Amino acid sequence: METSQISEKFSHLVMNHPCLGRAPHRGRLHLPVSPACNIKCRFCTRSFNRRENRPGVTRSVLPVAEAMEVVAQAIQLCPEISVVGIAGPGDSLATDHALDCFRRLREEYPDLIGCLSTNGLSLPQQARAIAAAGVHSVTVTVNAVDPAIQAQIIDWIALDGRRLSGAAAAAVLIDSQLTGIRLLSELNILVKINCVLIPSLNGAHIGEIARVTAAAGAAIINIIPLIPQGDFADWPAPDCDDLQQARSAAERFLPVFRHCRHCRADACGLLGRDVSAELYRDVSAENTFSHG
Ligand code: CLF
Ligand code: SF4
Repeated sequence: METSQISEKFSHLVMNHPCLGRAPHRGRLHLPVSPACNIKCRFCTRSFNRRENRPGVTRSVLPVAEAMEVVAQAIQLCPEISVVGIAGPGDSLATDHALDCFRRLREEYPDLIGCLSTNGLSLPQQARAIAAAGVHSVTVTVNAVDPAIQAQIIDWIALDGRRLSGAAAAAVLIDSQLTGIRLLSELNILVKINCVLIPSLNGAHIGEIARVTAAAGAAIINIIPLIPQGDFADWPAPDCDDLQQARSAAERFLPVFRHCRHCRADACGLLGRDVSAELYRDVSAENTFSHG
């Protein structure tokens, strides 16, 4: 399926959101306000630095009170910004910070698109609050819809004060994700699926992920090649053939986004032209501190 097949009701988003495949001239700002996570993915390594270009990395965690000032500065630096996203560095729903930010954004910048990224565990409880906060698009990371596969990708989930692991945790996570996708799509929120491609675990399962999430209401999917790190540091990254096969399998059921830059949690700018170093004044910081 082509990105042109995303439902007409989302046409305003499609024409203005750089992660839906049709608006490369528009930019996004990520506000790194969400440090905690409620699950443990085995490939995840969160980090604070300004070098690495990957999810889970940020210069620092931004206090919610400073977020609107950063939005103002980012728009000045990059007037093409049309989307404000919150993508960690942990999970955007594990703390209240992201929804607090989106409520302020709706008040102060009603023309900007609010975009939230999550592992989906809390979606059944929070879908209505997400809609009420003015979020327009939600990315749910779904790496398997089979608990036997998901159980090999996560270590544990934290739910209602308890820690679950193994197939029981995997089944709860998948059920929460699919219920959440259904609720969000009923609330007219565009749902994008991110899927980390780990060839030996879910390489033959990508079509099924796309089929099941499309049936739940997802509008588009993005396949992200595994960055070998954490428990998977010694695993091979997918090659071009792996990625092409996965995209072809997914494309039978959902449009595929092909321009992902695996953004940092504090990214800013066009997908191909990041200006976060200017936004956070990395150059002057380097001039000031000689010991780093
Ligand atoms: Fe950010 Fe993600 Fe929203 Fe885009 S990124 S929260 S949907 S505004 Fe985009 Fe970056 Fe790929 Fe994400 S290029 S990692 S898909
Ligand atoms: Fe890391 Fe995101 Fe997984 Fe949490 S949901 S463990 S932040 S990759």
